[in-house]
Amino acid sequence: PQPIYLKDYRPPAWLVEDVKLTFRLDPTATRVLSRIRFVPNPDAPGAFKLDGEKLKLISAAIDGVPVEPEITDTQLTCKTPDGPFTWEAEVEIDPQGNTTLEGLYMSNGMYCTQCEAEGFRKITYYPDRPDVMAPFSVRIESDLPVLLSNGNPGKRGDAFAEWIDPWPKPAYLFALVAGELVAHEDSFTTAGGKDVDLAIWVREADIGKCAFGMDALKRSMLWDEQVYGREYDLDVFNIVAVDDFNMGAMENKGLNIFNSAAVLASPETATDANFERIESIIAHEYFHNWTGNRITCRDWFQLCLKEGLTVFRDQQFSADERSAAVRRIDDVLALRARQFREDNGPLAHPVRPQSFVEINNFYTATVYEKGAELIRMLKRLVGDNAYYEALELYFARHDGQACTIEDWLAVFEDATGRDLSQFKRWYSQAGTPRVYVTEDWRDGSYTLQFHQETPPTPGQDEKRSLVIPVAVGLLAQNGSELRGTEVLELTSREQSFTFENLPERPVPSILREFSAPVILHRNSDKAERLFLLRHDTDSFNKWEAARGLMKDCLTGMALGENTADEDLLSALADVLRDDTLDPAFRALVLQQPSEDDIAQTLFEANTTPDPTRIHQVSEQFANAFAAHAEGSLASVFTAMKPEGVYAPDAQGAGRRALLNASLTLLSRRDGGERAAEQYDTADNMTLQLGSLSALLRVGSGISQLERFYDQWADDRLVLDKWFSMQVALATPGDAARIATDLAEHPKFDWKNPNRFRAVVGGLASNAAGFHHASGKGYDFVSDWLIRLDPVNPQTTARMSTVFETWRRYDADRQDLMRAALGRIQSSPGLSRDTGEMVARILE
Ligand code: HT7
Ligand code: ZN
Repeated sequence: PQPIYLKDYRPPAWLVEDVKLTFRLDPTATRVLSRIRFVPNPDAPGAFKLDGEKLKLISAAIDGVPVEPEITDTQLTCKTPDGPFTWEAEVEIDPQGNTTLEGLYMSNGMYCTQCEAEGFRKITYYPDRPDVMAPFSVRIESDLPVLLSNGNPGKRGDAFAEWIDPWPKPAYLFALVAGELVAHEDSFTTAGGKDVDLAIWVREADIGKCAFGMDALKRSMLWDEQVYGREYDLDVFNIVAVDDFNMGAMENKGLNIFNSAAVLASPETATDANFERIESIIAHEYFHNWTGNRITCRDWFQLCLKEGLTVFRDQQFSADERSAAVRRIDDVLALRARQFREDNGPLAHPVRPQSFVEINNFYTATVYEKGAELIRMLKRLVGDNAYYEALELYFARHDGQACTIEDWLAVFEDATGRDLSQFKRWYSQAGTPRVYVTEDWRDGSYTLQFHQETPPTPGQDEKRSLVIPVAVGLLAQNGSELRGTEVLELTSREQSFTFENLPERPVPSILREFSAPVILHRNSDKAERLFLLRHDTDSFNKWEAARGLMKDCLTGMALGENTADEDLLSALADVLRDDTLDPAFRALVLQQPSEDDIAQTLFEANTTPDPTRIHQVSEQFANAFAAHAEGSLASVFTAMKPEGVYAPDAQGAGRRALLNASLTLLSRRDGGERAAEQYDTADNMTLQLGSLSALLRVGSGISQLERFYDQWADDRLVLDKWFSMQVALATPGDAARIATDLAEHPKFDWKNPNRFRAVVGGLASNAAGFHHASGKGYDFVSDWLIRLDPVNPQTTARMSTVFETWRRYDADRQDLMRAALGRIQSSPGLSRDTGEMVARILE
């Protein structure tokens, strides 16, 4: 398949004024009738072409006169009048046979749709591109009790329902749901006085799991009014939970569709982490109503325009609703684990890619998370007031339009007078910049010298300098602040900044709040890091100091150069005991760097990482800390015991995070005695899962695992946890075998993406198990990817990224991974999605 290039963008030749759709639902032979008013685009005259895939054309007519269009696998062409006309077509589709979960498909007897990015073309013939926006009216004919689509409800009768969406939208935001569903209902009155009916639609068994999602929705609606001045614009807002879904959720206008794992939660079945994720996804999809729906993307290369901005907005929301410091650390952990990993390997691409074969492969950490970091930097560079002024201008200027990154940056230039041409490079240049810092101290002047460099990435050998905001504070030797946080703007390869008139040599705290998505290199010694861990007033850098110390220690241990450092263990124990600190923050400080992180760090230092050795030293370090801090761990464990009724708020969640972290370490000392006790008394999933995983980590928990299964065999979402934790926490030698056994389990419904990810993704997340020298981990994953690809190419392609780091490893492992990728590549009929990914990984 040929790549599509950004430079080849052409405006649509035909625009759509109005769309009317009728669906006669049937599991294997749904009829879709369309009536579409087309007008020629005076700015871009051209031939009439519609996208369409897997459609059976029954009839077509132009202005009421039957026509016989030419049809290929992907397109329809037809002779048309020169001026406006009405297109009518009837097509037949097979929702039940559609296992790709894209277009109209069935999940547990329920009809649902997923149209982003290019799924609408599997529903009817249409110009399926985001710059064609139109109002839609929909009529659904079916005996099913609940019939939903976008917009406001219209007529409802015996076996039919009509929906009218007045807001022009691209086809990717179309949605339809039909099924036996019940609603958790509520309402919201906007600042402007509009009453909005809210509903979360679920299967009857799940009705008790909607309250938290509804509350998160109402808080999101209020937050967007208060912070961005954005009000909701329809009479209803519906959310539907679907079991079979490729991603987290979808922001269809007025009818968000959610993976049930991203919306359903009760204290008994969901962990604190689940609650937090649900809150942020609900907010994210809701915020898309303005950043994505009212203002959409001109073409799919501009995906970061809506995704980067909406991720940034959901991060702001969570920071406001919970602890900003903790949320920032969590976001950076995720950025480094996913986006830095992507940027450092064969799949590196710019936040705005220049070309793609399959757009579904570009819903990446780079577009989303790095895209959000660019907005965060922009806000820091222009300042908060200017940022919100620019956003006001963006909404005023571009409401109802399909826009580009150029439009976005022009708004900032116009609002602030600032030239953003250099900043724009962040959108086109792939790779994580490295920033090297050295310093000089002379007669009261302290100078920081910076050098920036971005390594080559596929197709981009030469890199240019970027604008990098580096937030810096200076501390005195006694720990007080000599200079509060100041933002230094790096613009050239080499740059120095001098702080004058200082009474003493300062200790610098650089890249506070992680002010730019870069890798900072500074030859700081252990003493300086211990000092920052103790004294830094910036929580992010305080945490970062501990992280740096642990990484140094663990990489040294992996290389056989040192053992677990006593000073570090003591410093960590001090944090553990420091009850002036937020328990959630303390839990984050105690969290060891992942084995994948250590492997990448070693690789960057020109050493070949040995996953088995990394696993061993990670275990050794945890054992050493558990021995060193046993008494403190026991006291903290007791102090963090739950008080009162469970609530999924930040404070309670922070206490439980520290409780579980202490328990996991203590289990290395007491053989799991406390964990077994906690398991027996747990009345919520956070404590139940925390104790079960602590037991599994010390090679115990067999009977609890059985009891867990018996208790939750009928709850899909909890059972996913049962599947994944066994594989993810298995010893390296057992992981592939356990995954293989679980894949034989009658409840391993591999066509369900959540279940597939639990087992296959669970194994890939077990670094030492996946990379076991036998190659069994690679075989297991590649066999399953080959099997899934014809059924669900999108999920297969996403999961193939588990192989993206193959070049880091030794020759034997490289051979094994190359062979596994080769087998995938040569499997007959491989999808375009997976084909593109594997080719890029191997390149
Ligand atoms: N805008 C959506 C991205 C998306 C998606 C969601 C579900 C299934 C398939 C999908 N393809 C693309 C989700 C979001 O970013 O909010
Ligand atoms: Zn999104």
